[in-house]
Amino acid sequence: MSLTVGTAGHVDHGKTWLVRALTGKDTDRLPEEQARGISIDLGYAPLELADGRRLSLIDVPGHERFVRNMVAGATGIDLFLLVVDAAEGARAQTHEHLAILSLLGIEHGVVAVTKADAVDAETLEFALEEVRELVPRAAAVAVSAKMGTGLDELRAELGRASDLVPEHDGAELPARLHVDRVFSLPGIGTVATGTLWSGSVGAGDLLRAEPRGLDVRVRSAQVHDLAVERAQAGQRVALALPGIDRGRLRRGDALVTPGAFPTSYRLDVVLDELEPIAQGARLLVHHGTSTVAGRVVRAGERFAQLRLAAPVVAARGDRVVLREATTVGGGRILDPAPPRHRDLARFESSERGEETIHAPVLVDGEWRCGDAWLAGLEAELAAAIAAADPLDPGVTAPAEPWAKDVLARLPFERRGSRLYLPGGSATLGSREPAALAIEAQLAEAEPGAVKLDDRELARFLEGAGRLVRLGDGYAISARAYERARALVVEECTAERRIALARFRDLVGCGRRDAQLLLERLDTDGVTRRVGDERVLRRR
Ligand SMILES: Nc1nc2c(ncn2[C@@H]2O[C@H](COP(=O)(O)OP(=O)(O)OP(=O)(O)O)[C@@H](O)[C@H]2O)c(=O)[nH]1
Ligand SMILES: [Mg+2]
Repeated sequence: MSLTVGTAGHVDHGKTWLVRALTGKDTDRLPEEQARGISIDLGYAPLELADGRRLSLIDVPGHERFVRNMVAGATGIDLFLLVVDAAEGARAQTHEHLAILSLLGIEHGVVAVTKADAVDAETLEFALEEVRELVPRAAAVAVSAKMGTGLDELRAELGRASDLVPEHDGAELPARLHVDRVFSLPGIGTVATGTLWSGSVGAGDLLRAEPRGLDVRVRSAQVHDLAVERAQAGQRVALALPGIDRGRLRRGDALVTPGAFPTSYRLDVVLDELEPIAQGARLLVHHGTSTVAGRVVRAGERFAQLRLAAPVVAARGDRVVLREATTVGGGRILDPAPPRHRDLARFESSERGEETIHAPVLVDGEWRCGDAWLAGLEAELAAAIAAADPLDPGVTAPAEPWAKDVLARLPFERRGSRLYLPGGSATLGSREPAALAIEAQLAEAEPGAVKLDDRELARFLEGAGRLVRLGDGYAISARAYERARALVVEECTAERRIALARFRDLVGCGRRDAQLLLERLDTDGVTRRVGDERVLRRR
């Protein structure tokens, strides 16, 4: 198993120098980073331990303006390497980064008290004491990137901390990789990197970049710059994605097994507050490598629904970090695609795991969903059908990828793209009196036509054989239509053709109605227009 270590710590405290001392790689590659002497974006370097194990190091910026990048970097890591300047001790972003690590559930790591060369022994001891108190669960090591001292001990402690990290599970789940970097390489094309949160990925796999729904095919996968047949959950992965313009992918996207994860504008979470978070608070929601604006809709003391300005691809158990000017808290996701309400009981039951899956997930090629979710869907569809127009008592069937598998488990009848109750058919319901009124009107107007306002009802009555619709919203009684049709057939059989005026006289209606009737007879394949006259259409 290969683990990922993320640096953390206040600006200028020596993270990048330490990464370079450990790995030989300068991760400040942007011209602006070099000019300003600070890190802005994430840096990546492989780190080999004495026992041959390889770790992936992610170097993050410490400046308060780039905390967003720090969160994106920290989101997929297994271990932290907190770096504290021996002369300065813990500062604002030392504390904020530590808070973020804890909100993300990253428990294991090591603290490096660096620039040891620049302070006297007493100051160094004081700094070590401070960090031991601040992060009692982690070993603290004095180092100097400049002089190269303490590095072996630091590697040894990173090895020890690695041993504490639990095995990744989720290898059997659908694939999900939150993209942190996209670039293109000559001869290879677009490459996306990130931590594989679940599943496995290999050459030939079809993935979808969400939330934009872009299909991509994996040409090859690498872990630590080495080609692998399949990259596994927990690994830092680089995927070659030929045929996709680099500009169509970016940090924040998730590459997933198509359709296996919901994309959602809402997240139900258990809140973890560093500061009180007000009902309705607007803040930044960091999830995976994405950052989106969101609003907090609280439910009870401990829960909230996060309403997002852009969708995310999440799963139950994922962590989010909530920030205003600074980090104000975080949350553990209970439901990655909840309905839009904040019913406290629902939060409580979903915390108990009673509604573990709100949207179906693809497992081994089969769509699975929780019983509670399925019952919810059934109730929702049944309610929609009950509320549907009795003239067409159905609803449009869900079109999601899971629809076919999931709907087969529900007691609805599918006709084309619509769902009905078994044997459910159109009825007039409360509109029967209106239907009778129309029939009376049509009978009164015979042999002429009547203009009907309720087109829905007219269509229904026509389907039931109770009238015939003509153009322009007009309709005629079924009996009058049959009579007109018989007259045309009779006349044409005798005279071979019929003109509009003759037809009108025979039927005994007005010119407009005669015209509409003949057009309908044309449509029905009874007659065909030849010049100003009609002839019978041959079968
Ligand atoms: N004396 C001494 N100075 C150091 C050491 N490590 C870093 N420095 C100094 O500290 C400065 C900042 O170091 P960086 O490694 O860039 O700091 P950083 O934590 O990566 O900073 P950001 O990424 O911007 O947060 C360097 O330019 C050096 O001047 C060290 O071991 N000893
Ligand atoms: Mg740096």
